[in-house]
Amino acid sequence: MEGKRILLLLIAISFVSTSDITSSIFGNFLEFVPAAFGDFNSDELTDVFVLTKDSKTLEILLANDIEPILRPSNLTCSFKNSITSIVPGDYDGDVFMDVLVTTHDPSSDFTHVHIIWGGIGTITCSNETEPLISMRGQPLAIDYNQDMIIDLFGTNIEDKRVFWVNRNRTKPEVVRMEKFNDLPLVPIKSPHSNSFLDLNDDYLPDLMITTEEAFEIWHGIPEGFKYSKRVEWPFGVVSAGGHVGQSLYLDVELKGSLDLVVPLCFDYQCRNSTIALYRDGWHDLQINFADPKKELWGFVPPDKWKNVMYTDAITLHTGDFNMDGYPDLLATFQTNKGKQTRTFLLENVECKICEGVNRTFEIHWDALNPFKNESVMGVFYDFYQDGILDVILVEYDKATEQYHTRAFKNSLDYDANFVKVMVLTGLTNSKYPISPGSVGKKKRTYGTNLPGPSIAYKTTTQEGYPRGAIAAQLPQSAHFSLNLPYTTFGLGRMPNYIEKLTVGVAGKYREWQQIIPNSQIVVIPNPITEASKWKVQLFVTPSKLILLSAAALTGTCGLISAIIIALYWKERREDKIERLQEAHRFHFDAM
Ligand SMILES: [Ca+2]
Ligand SMILES: [Ca+2]
Ligand SMILES: [Ca+2]
Ligand SMILES: [Ca+2]
Repeated sequence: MEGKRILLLLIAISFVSTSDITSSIFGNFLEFVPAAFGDFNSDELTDVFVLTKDSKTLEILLANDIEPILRPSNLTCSFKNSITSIVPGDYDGDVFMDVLVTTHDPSSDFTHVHIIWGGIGTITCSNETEPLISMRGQPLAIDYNQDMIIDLFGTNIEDKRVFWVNRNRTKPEVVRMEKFNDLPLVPIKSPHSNSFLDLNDDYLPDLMITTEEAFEIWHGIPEGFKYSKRVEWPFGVVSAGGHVGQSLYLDVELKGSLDLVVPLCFDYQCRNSTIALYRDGWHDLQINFADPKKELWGFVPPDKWKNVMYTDAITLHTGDFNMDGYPDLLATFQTNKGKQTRTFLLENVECKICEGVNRTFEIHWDALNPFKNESVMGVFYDFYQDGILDVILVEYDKATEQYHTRAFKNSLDYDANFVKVMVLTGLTNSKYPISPGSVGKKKRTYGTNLPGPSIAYKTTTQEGYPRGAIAAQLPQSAHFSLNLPYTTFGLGRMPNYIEKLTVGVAGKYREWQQIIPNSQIVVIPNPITEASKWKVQLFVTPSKLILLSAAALTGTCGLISAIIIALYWKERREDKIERLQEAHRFHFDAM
């Protein structure tokens, strides 16, 4: 049986190289759209939180290590209003992952925030008529007071900026954001790309707020945030009638610092689009939007479609697709005539014409083949938990107004190394100690998605140059930002040790030396104030496919060895017979 499967796998590897693995990943269940990621049942596999049934039902697709990889579960909750965002996290500090759901109430135009409380593999659907919070726009998940219980930031129904600090399941404590120099706080942009991440290297996460006028940076202090500076919209595009999309913070040049990266349209129709980077001023990354047939593309204007998911904001999703270390992007474009909409891969490459920046993004028009249908969103996700980021694509059929989710397998054509780091909330629950899991490994019951940690590494390349990068974990949570709860750094072909890995959480940090490449590291910052006691779990979870490949390789080696041994014995036997015949001949000759 196993032999048959190995043989089939060998045949599959040698003859089929399709990148469409939709049925292997999702089976027959395709009528959903992804909304968030997180390990709901603490089995080290990242589950996908999806919306079904006209965006009114939340469902958790649990990840497996055998196909189909993502399977529907009975973990579902339905709402009457449409769900606008999902943010998994621990909102009561009992270590179990809860699910924040925001719904939009069309009668009041408010957002209602509901929290579905999680237990051991279970959820308790909330009562839709009693939301935890009503607010304007969508909240950003942060940890305001460094207690690992997830808090929220946003605009309340009186149009004031507030923090909602969660403790247990009671109503959160509301803390108003202090004004700076008595200047009025301008309204937050909607949709916003507010971010919670450390920008000044003190390991306390800061707040970047996208307002209706500019970007505001507020530095994290032990209790709250202190205004730092304001960055104007790039190139005056908004006053000229263009659009500023959702921002990202990326270490674009592997300098060990995060740059603000923003997709832009110079005009209302996005016929002239680009990506801008902020570092001591704005830089145009000079993206070439002409495809090989010289057809021009651009971003999808935010108000092109009403009620088509993912298109209300120009959003980039990041991940290192080719594992060279430089963060790449996924973005959705339309042709200038607006006839086609499709998601593409943008590779981070050297830029010779960009002023003040050494890197840009190059559109790879065919990288996501065979997917050529209309798609509205693409996001990175590691299906086989092997460190290589694959892609989830959402296709949209205009005629039927249906969404179909697809799985694209990233088949890297060379052996690239990586390091994957996940920082968890370091909370423990004495009622639920570490419980034994399957296959002899300890199953953790503590730790869920934590926004704000910074993760950095340093190493030396094979040529002897220093090399490092930094990334923020889960800096955004609203408007389908779809951040993964972990960070994968590609290391290219470098087989060296990672000399130093630095993880900063809530103003503290810890370094680990000499990390083996291709390790998957889970950092548990507990107790939060004593970084020296933070635990790290170093493991490699070989996927079924890797195991099967290993089995196939062992099988092949075994077969070859058997053939060699058989041939050797045959040879030896023939030699022996020959020697006997020789002896006989000699005998006869002698006579
Ligand atoms: Ca919880
Ligand atoms: Ca908190
Ligand atoms: Ca900071
Ligand atoms: Ca890359």
